[in-house]
Amino acid sequence: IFITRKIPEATLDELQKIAYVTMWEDEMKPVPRKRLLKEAAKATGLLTMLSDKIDAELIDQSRNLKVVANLAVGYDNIDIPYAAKKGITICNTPDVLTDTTADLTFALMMATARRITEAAQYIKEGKWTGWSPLLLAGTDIHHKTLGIVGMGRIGEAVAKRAAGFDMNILYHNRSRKEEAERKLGLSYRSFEDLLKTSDYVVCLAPLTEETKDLFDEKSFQTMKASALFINASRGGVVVEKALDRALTEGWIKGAGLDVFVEEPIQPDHFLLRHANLVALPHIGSASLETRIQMVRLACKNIENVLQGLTPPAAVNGKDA
Ligand code: 8YV
Repeated sequence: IFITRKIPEATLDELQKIAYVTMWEDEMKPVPRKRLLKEAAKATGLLTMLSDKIDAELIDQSRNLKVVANLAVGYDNIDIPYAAKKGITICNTPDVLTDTTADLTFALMMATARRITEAAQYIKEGKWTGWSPLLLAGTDIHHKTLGIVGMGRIGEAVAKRAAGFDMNILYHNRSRKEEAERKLGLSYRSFEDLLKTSDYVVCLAPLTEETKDLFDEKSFQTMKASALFINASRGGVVVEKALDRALTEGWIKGAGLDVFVEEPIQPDHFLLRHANLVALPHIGSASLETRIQMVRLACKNIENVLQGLTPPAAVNGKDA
């Protein structure tokens, strides 16, 4: 088994009982493509990160490969149809990260609305020298309209949190989620209607052919000038230059992003110059508890496939 990033040894005990495990030795930097191809060519299983491209080239060179366990709920880094054709089981880490990612999404929404990062910076820079009624005044969250694009597990968990803030909750999704509508009081809207009427537009949709570049100039122009846009799914759902224009020209009021088209971004990235943009380094599922559970689930996925058992989270043929 090859693990494509340095992760704590302690979480690998069960996997090490049944397999010879090697690991890329860097904690921060992705394994170079050449090394990944070399290791994959020898491996029965891979434990991969979003930054590893598992494509036809890699699959064709990896004759012994039976299982790829992604350390993420998303798997847009993997050519799923090709892997299925070659009999490779692809697995992800759903459920264990749902609440943690929903917490972060809500935190990002609140930080953007109430200008938390700006305010924290303000005090650290010694700018707090007095008081004015509008000093760092933000936007309310309670009783506002939230539009969630992508009503999967994390979408539902965000809706649950929003209900506690007395928000009016709209959603748009490929398919209607009637049970969630009943349980959480959600209203289904077309994408355009949702954009037109929401005070907060939160994207939690996976990156697919359909969602790529979904938030373009037209989308941002359709949103209210007072609206805030939050993205905690994948950078690729947004045309970043369009968001840049939307913030520059005041088509929307602000944005909070946990994800970017190319990660990591550099401090000179054009979006970072906007004071009304809160940027986070893709930390949606990054709590210690959840990261340990993700690694354990990824290992269990591999263990089961190697032992001829059904893995707890295979994605082949299923939605994210
Ligand atoms: C990643 C994520 O797992 O689960 C996903 O799809 O985007 C994150 O939780 C994390 O960045 C590690 O790859």
